[in-house]
Amino acid sequence: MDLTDAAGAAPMRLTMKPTKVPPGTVSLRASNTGTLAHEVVVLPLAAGQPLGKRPIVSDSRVSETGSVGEASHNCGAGEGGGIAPGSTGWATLTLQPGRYELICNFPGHYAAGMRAELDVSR
Ligand SMILES: [Cu+2]
Repeated sequence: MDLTDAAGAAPMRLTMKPTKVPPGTVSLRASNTGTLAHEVVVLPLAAGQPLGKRPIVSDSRVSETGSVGEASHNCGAGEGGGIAPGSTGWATLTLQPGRYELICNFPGHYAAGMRAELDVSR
């Protein structure tokens, strides 16, 4: 997956390939091709819950309650302080079938568009 931003007014984006994977062990690799630090947090989506509508709770971030994992370690696995520009972070997760929203939860980044849906199904 690719984490991007651009200096100026262009929106921040989180894109991934593929967007559907089978349940079980899933390895994700997040490359930051932007100019700011980013991260990827994996949050379940309830049935019918739309993408991008999580409430901003504090500090311009959304709640990470229910998170099933994250890639936020600069050039490493799992949780850390963020993935630096030009670097990569990764994580190996066990995902049950369902829909997930992968987001960057740095202040303001979710609202700026850093989210994407991952479907986990056979
Ligand atoms: Cu970000």
